[in-house]
Amino acid sequence: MSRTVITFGTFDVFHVGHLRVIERAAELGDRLVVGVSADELNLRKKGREPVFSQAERLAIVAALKPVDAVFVEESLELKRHYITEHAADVLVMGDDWAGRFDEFEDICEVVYLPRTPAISTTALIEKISASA
Ligand code: C2G
Repeated sequence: MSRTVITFGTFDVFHVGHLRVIERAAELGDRLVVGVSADELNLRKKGREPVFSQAERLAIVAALKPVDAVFVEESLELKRHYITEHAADVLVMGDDWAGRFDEFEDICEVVYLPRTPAISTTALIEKISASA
């Protein structure tokens, strides 16, 4: 039986922390599906648009070797629907989300992976702005 893993993220200003979580997620199964958050969702959630557009972020994530399929995550409230729709056996998130998705343990395994230390999109934007 093939095992499908699903993960979600914005993946804005794509960096090695994003790559590592995707690589480790892929190792937990045979097929990796990634939900990339919509621009509109980011605007609602973080109060700003991502640096890279939804189409650009989707294209970057879709091109990664460990990724088998991508889709747009339109709402945080649709997780159960996305897990079912993609027949995911495992939901993987970084541990900044630890405990937040335990409610889905009735339909799949839920795994939180340690974040890669010392790198974030916010820190990168600040670093780039400071050196401009
Ligand atoms: N990540 C990581 N190490 C970092 C930075 C990020 O492991 N140094 C992981 C996060 O834990 C997450 C993934 O990379 O699992 C994507 O991170 P973000 O783009 O910040 O995603 P976020 O905005 O938290 O969106 O439905 C959930 C949301 O779509 C998640």
